[in-house]
Amino acid sequence: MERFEAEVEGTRLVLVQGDITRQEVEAVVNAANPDLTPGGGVSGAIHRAGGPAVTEAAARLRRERGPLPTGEAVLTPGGNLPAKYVIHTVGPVWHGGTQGEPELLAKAYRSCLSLAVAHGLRTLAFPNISTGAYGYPVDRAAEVALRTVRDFLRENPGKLAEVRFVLFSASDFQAYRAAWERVKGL
Ligand code: AR6
Repeated sequence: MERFEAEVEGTRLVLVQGDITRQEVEAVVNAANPDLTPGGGVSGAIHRAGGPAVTEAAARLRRERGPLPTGEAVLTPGGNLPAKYVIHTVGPVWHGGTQGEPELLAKAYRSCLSLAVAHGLRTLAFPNISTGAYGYPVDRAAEVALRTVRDFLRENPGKLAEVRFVLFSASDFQAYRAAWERVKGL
């Protein structure tokens, strides 16, 4: 399995090919839908592996707070996952790039990072938000994700020990690897 590591202001930035439900980090991020129901893709996998503790906590939040707006994030326990918590965020549906998709995707990453820091969590793993059912082109999503995380780490040095991107396919891993080369020096 492919792996790449860089360092940004004292935080490890890791790219790895793999399954987000297997990651031993304090929190994994879920590419959720606004109703916080299991659905398919990463979300289905996280709810399946985490079990009822995840699905019931998500359902309770939905009842109490209504649908989660695109770009926002909430936290639940991780249930049976190796991760102690799941941070659920809703990425934008791709409509061609003219409906504020890059800003909304960046906001989703920022919301997750801020929530992790607010809870004192030090290690966080992201999936490739919005690039499956929501149709966001992978190269563009990778650039937004990496730029947003790099900017957050520069603004919050030392707050996080590791931010990991878990890419399901080898081609997504390569897209992130290439995007990091474009983004890192900017
Ligand atoms: N680990 C890591 N990555 C995965 C895994 C996994 N176990 N499974 C899939 N991926 P998607 P979205 C990759 O569709 O586009 C759900 O139904 C997948 O290959 O999960 O934000 C929700 O309920 C792709 O690269 O998320 C929403 O309705 C990436 O994860 C909707 O899908 C994201 O694909 C959200 O769509």
